Amino acid sequence: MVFKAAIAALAASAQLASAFEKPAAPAQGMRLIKSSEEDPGQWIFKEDKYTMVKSKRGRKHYIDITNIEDDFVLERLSAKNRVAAQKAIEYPDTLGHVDEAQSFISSAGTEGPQLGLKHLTSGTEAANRLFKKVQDLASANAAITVEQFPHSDFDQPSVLARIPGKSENLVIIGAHFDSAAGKPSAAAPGADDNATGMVVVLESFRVLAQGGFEPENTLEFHWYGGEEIGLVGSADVFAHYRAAGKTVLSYVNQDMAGYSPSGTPAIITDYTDSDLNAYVKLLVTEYTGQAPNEDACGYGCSDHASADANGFPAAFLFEDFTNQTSPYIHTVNDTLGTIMWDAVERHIQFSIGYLVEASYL
Ligand SMILES: *[C@@H]1O[C@H](CO)[C@@H](O)[C@H](O)[C@H]1NC(C)=O
Ligand SMILES: *[C@@H]1O[C@H](CO)[C@@H](O)[C@H](O)[C@H]1NC(C)=O
Ligand SMILES: CC(=O)N[C@H]1CO[C@H](CO)[C@@H](O)[C@@H]1O
Ligand SMILES: [Zn+2]
Repeated sequence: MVFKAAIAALAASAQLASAFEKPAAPAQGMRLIKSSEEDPGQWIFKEDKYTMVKSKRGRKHYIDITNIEDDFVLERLSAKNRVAAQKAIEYPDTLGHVDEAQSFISSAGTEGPQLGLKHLTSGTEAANRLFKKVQDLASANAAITVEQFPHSDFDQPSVLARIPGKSENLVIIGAHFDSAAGKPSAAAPGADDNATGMVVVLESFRVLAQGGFEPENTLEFHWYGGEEIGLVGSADVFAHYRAAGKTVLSYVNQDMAGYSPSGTPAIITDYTDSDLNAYVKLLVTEYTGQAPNEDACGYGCSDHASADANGFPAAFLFEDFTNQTSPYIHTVNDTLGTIMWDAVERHIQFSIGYLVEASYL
């Protein structure tokens, strides 16, 4: 383990020269969104956030910065080529816990996830059901804690589960559990976006909780509300982690894991950490049996961007090249029947491999 946080922090602050000033709000109750480094921010009505979630591939993403007050984060959101400010470790270039990880992977499957996807609900009810489900799984081990993390202007609290290790340093996996189809009231079955990511994290948690895994580093499993309306759930959580001075060794995002015509997932290379990406590539190759492709997904495309904005090393394993992803997302047709379960299985294998291996970092 090499501590080089101070050097990385210096390098990062050197890149961040200019302060970001938020424009004044034209009216009360509006939201400030930002869709690129150059974008000075645009105030919109809350309702319009939903119509901005385009129904097809190649949609424009944005980050809701209304509640972000931390200058460090606002400046990073306007800086090109930023690097993770907090780099507590160097990632290894070999894997040392394959047998142990494989024994957990052998007790994972897609039966639970398939059942889970049949019973999707929405809104606050979905958040409460997920919370209860995670609590049920956690009862296997009294050391595990599960909490709901409320958001001031979104009615789905995020759910955070933790398997404490000998060290408080955090190894995190996360997915969002909200869905969108153009209006707050629109039916959005959201099977691929995002229920698949949600069940990948849930199945990884089930296997490690029930299998009595005792990590060295602390493992956390996050399910965020509010991703589709500007990453508000993950922004709150990582702002809190930064303010609390937590050490995050790695964050890996799972958003859309069940539609992969090419049969090969892709590592997202933008707004992620290149050292962590190299480690993730090693993990994907070992635990899914195939080398991942690489692709970019743009500004604010998912919750890894919140970890990155707060200076934490982040990665994102996506289901396929972004140009081959589910054509159904953000519509009523994003349903169970379109899910490719072999893709979900690959993401589960990778996720368990990642959590076991990185628990020893
Ligand atoms: C999709 O994107 C990948 C990577 O950029 C590219 O190699 C591939 O040709 C593209 N496929 C299609 C069908 O456009
Ligand atoms: C959903 O699928 C049906 C049947 O293929 C199609 O007619 C409809 O236009 C689709 N709806 C959307 C919003 O994509
Ligand atoms: C996008 C998506 O799948 N949304 C679903 C995510 O999971 C929650 C919890 O089951 C559902 O309520 C959402 O519809
Ligand atoms: Zn999504």
